[in-house]
Amino acid sequence: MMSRFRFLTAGESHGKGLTVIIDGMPANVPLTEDYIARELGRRQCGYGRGSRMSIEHDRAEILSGVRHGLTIGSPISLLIWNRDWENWKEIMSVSPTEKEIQRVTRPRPGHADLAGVTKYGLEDIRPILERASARETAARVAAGAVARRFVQEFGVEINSHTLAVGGEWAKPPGSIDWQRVEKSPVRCADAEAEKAMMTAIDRVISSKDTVGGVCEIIASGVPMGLGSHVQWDRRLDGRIAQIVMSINSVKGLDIGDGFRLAGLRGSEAHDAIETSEEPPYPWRRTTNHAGGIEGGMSNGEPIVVRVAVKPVPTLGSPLPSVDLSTGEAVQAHFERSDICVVPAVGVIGEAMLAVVLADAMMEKFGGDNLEETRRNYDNYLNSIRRYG
Ligand code: EPS
Repeated sequence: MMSRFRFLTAGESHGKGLTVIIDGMPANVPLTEDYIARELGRRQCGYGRGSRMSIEHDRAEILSGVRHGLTIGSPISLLIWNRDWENWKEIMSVSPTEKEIQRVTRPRPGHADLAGVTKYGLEDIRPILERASARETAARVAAGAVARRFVQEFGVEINSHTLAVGGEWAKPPGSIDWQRVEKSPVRCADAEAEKAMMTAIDRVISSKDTVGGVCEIIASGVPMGLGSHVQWDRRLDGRIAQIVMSINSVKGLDIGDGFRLAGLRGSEAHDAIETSEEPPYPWRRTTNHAGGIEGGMSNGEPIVVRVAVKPVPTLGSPLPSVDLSTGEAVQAHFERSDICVVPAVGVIGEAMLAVVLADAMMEKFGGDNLEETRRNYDNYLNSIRRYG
């Protein structure tokens, strides 16, 4: 399926910087560097990030596609400089270098190292770990900020919160205080669980280990009818799963009640329909087990995506590995890394969900400028009133 809104990233973790090209934004959408910077800042927060985060203060320069604070319909290109480049100029030099550069030859279990170095036929793992690094997610969040700015024009709001870190679970929240989540060092709505999560992180810091967890991403205000049941690659849940599963360290995903639905009866698992006086639809659901998607289409309820994040694979006390240059049994490579990235994955997940929703909205409503998209959107919502 040809995407209506798409992006590509480039850049290595310790290279000069990251770049993004974003294609498919209609003209006249308000967009500023400050707006993107806010999202980049949210990604960098979180208890358990490594010391790299005190070096980087990410900001994306807009190089094209925006004029006088409005998109102009052409591809938007962004550049995020890596401040840490100063310390890696020799190791990551673009030009050939005379200096002897130490190779990385001890693959880390859980990382891209072994399959990557073999597949690309290299003698040094460095090029693999540089691109596999979650540093790339800064570029994704910048792309997601552009998508978010667009869907926001249609009342779509996207948030995330942490449900678990290192086996410590938050109480299932009734309604979520998003301001509290934004202030929480682990992006958790439950104050008691927040403490337990931070203690879990402290514990693994002292044992030179890492932790994973679970976060939840929620998009509200999504219009009914995005995606389609008619073809596999147009199904919205499939599209969300692909992009969210592509986030570094993500190993599992639920939409709505996901795996828990498997153990329920049909009468318990589905969301009854009742009439409603509240706009924009003449119906509403009594529950949201489906997580806002039925038949591969949004159903007007909040879209709920839950994500399992594995523990960071770079360990202070490394697992057994094999040195690729000697064949000897060794400990895996270690270099500076994070202890816990669960809160950051929530923010990255929001960005990726924004991209899917922007794409699906452009697919459904089209338009070369925001006004045209809005006309089509308004006409569609008006057309639904005939059912009420
Ligand atoms: C990462 C290792 C760390 C993280 C990095 C992801 O970087 P460094 O190797 O420079 O210490 O901080 O994440 C970022 C730089 C970022 O901006 O998120 C890894 O190996 O995946």
